[in-house]
Amino acid sequence: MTTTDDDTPGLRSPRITARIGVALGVSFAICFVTGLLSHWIQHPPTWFDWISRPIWLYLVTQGVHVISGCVAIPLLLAKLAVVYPKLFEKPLLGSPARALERASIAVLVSASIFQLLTGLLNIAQWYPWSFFFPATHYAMAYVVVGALAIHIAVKLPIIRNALDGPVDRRASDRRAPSGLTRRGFLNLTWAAGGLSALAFAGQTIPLLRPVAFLAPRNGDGPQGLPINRTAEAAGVIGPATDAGYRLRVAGREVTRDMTLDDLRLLPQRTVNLPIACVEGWSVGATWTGVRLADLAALVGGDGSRGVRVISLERGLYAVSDVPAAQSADPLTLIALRLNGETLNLDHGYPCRLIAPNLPGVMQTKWVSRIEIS
Ligand SMILES: Nc1nc2c(c(=O)[nH]1)N[C@H]1C(S)=C(S)[C@@H](COP(=O)(O)O)O[C@H]1N2
Ligand SMILES: [Mo]
Repeated sequence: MTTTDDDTPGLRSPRITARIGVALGVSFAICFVTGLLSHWIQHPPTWFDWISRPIWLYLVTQGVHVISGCVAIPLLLAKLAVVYPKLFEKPLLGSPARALERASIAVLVSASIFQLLTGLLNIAQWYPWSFFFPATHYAMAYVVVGALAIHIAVKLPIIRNALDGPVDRRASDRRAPSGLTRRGFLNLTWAAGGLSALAFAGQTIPLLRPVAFLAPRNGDGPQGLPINRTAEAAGVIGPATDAGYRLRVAGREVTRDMTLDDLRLLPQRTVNLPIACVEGWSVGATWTGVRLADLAALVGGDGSRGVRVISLERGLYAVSDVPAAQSADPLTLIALRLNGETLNLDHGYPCRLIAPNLPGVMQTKWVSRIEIS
């Protein structure tokens, strides 16, 4: 006998589960692909070369990553609400095949909850854990996708069958004991997903900023740009404001130590580039400073093989390896000014990297050294 939901009146029906499952699968797939891309940009495998145009590409892919993850949260809750009695069905294990299937579901459910929860806490910049978020979030993504593939393969006949007919087939389907119809429950689920998208999309889409009630970054900050890490938190106030500050530009043979005035005397360029954070927020800004390629030329290089930019700060974000496409791009600057003013100390004074189509986390602030290979 094929599985029909004639014997499952009300909401606990494969007809609902399969529909929510498809939406959840699509949002997981989008989240996985965009997340993989973001990881590769920051930790490039040897075969991977990131591009510098269009300048808004990373802004879009990372915005989509965070939004698809946020949309998945109410979808997952709705799916669990509909299927949870099944999770505890007797026998718990049964035949080897059944035991395997149930184990894969246990992994899928727990890994999915872990991914969505840690992702959400990360964009809220709350780290109530001791593991390194990017590495764990990345590894766990493969666990989710693997378990999801098994789940879909096992359930494919049921999914096909369930999607084949209308949500409400008989009059008795149309009302659960709660009074909610299947159609009503589905519409409620889609609305929750849409609301979740709206709540976070404003981080990237200025027009939606006023309704982004859950977004931790609303675009506020000195010089019109939010700050992820202040100069004080980074412990760089002293060296960044020191009159003895020099920017060291190191080529293969030549090294130059430059004062801020030296930098101001070089040709100044003004570009419009967004900061697009891995956390999904992005804000456009106008930057003025010296082309990275011009600095490379001063020491006999051209930036065509990538450049290493090092901050006054010690620690995790002290070093940024700028990909070749960005280091050779005329839009890439060592910026001295932001939105018409001298760069604020919290935005990277005396100078910071700004490059097209690069994650915010790689746009190093308080630059002290540039190494041209
Ligand atoms: N040295 C240093 N540079 C840094 C960071 C940092 O913590 N230290 N944070 C990065 C991150 S995660 C982002 S999103 C951008 C934000 O730039 P802003 O603070 O000027 O808006 O700076 C990047 N540059
Ligand atoms: Mo960031």
